[in-house]
Amino acid sequence: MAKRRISDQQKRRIENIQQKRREKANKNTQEKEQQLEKQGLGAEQPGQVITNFGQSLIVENNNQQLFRCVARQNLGAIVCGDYIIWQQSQNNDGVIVAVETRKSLLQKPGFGGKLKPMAANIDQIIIVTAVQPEPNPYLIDRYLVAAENLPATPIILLNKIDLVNDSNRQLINDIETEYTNIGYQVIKTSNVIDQGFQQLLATLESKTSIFVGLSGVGKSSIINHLLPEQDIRIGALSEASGEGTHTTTSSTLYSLPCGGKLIDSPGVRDFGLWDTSADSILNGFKELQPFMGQCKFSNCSHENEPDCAIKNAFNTNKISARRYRNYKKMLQEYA
Ligand SMILES: Nc1nc2c(ncn2[C@@H]2O[C@H](COP(=O)(O)OP(=O)(O)OP(=O)(O)O)[C@@H](O)[C@H]2O)c(=O)[nH]1
Ligand SMILES: [Mg+2]
Ligand SMILES: [Zn+2]
Repeated sequence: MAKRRISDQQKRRIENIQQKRREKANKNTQEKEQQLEKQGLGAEQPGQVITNFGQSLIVENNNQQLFRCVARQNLGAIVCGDYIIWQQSQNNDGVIVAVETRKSLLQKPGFGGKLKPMAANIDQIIIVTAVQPEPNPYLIDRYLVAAENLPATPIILLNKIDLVNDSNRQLINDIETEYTNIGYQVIKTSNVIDQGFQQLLATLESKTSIFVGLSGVGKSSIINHLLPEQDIRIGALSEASGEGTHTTTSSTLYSLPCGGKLIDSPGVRDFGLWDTSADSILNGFKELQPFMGQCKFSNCSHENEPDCAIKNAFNTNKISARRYRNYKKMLQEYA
């Protein structure tokens, strides 16, 4: 797809419109908060943010009850997964008054390269791919770098395996073998033939995980399968593009009966890295870890220096040609 270029003037205009919208939203939130304060607020209590709709947020208390809340000004961005302190108002509304320190914050590059916070306190990033739309190993590798550096444990999920046929079997098997060999867990699922869910559930137990991946790979369908009583809208795969329609619009946290928590996130068209150094890209290639710091020169750029441990790793097949190519490509593109 050709990149859409916009002029500086257009950028400024869009930024101005956004600024006005933000000011209006802030004013509305402030008014709502003052209204709630006037009605009187209950004691401060802990909770977790389930989803952020922009002007309001859904908060879950310790008894799994949900409350619609507004956030007090100047708390900064509050995202799905955040642990917060809030106060209940007379009805079932509330006000968020503080955000707990985060263990981690997953962000993605948004409009104009600005980082957008997505979810907080993540233990595992589940990279969801599918037989259709076809998996893109370079995208998987970029997600792996992001996960390794967060840090969170990455897991690769191959969905829609009911669609495996003679023309794609090789690709799917290669992906499974390659990532398993590196040491990543690869889970294969299908909502159609009901496969892989026991393994998935075991992996999700007592952890906070997030589903990330392209639109239409089946993230929401899997959550719907695990929690059939939850109402998750699932879009029909559009015939024309082979891509799913964007159904999920904000990240949402679901509590599983096994004690795990799972966040559904909106699908992406692409996923770029940000603020990335050559070192963090290297850090994202698990099979190269044993060779880090082993080069002859401590400031080795792993390009043309003699006795470079990273190049040696490649020459002795410690990393696959495809992964090495992606490592080089990422350095060029993002470092
Ligand atoms: N054949 C097959 N189709 C599936 C499977 N899982 C999901 N689908 C279909 O894939 C399409 C997209 O599913 P969604 O669950 O909306 O995908 P998503 O990843 O949540 O998409 P976004 O919310 O846009 O990110 C729907 O038409 C589903 O019916 C599967 O295991 N097999
Ligand atoms: Mg979805
Ligand atoms: Zn080197």
